[in-house]
Amino acid sequence: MPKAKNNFIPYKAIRFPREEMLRRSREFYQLMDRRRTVRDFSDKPVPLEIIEQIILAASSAPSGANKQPWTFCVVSDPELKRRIREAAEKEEYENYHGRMSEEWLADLEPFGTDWHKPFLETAPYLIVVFKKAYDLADGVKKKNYYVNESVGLATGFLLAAIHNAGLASLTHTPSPMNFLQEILGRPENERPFLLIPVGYPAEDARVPDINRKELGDVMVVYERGREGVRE
Ligand code: IYR
Repeated sequence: MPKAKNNFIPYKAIRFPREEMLRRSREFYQLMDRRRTVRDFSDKPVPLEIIEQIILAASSAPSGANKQPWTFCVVSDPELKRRIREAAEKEEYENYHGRMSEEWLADLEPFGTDWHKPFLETAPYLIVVFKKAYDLADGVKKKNYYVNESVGLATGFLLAAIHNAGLASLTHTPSPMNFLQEILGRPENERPFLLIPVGYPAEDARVPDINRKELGDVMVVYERGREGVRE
């Protein structure tokens, strides 16, 4: 046995009968398919305990060499939220008034977005996801691997956990967003990755009438002798 495997522990697999696997897969899909990006938030408070569990779920994602190269900053301080909104709106104003191409603006039409970002103050929490370009252990740089992939995976887990808890989220990408590093006083090895307002949706929240692609548009099956054909 390779030396590194000496301290391995047994994997406790979760197993279900075939019928239950199918039922659980369907139910999980049905749950996930109800997730929508929401831009109208209620200001109703959310217990921090729930956010803690959500972040534990996010942080269970796989990562390159298990470096877990992420920090989730949970912001509820109204003054910090105000400063983040102010800085984000300043950049977004420039984006919507010249920095984004005509094609990009046209692609965003259906979503009704503009430079105003009131949700950055309304939502009870802003989760700011930082990626660690490298680790700093007592001032010594340690390498991280596949940082974007790792943090993308953790953020996917995060959005699923938020939805599973009955909360709404918005994956917001102010650009550029280095102001987050400054406002939140993050160390130099951390770079902002995504800004995610979290809370209850407003009672009258509305979302664009858009569709998800069909299975046949996103899945290609390669079985022996019948490449690309779906049952
Ligand atoms: N960052 C801008 C613009 C924007 C871009 C894409 I691509 C979106 O899917 C949504 C918005 C904003 O947050 O408004």
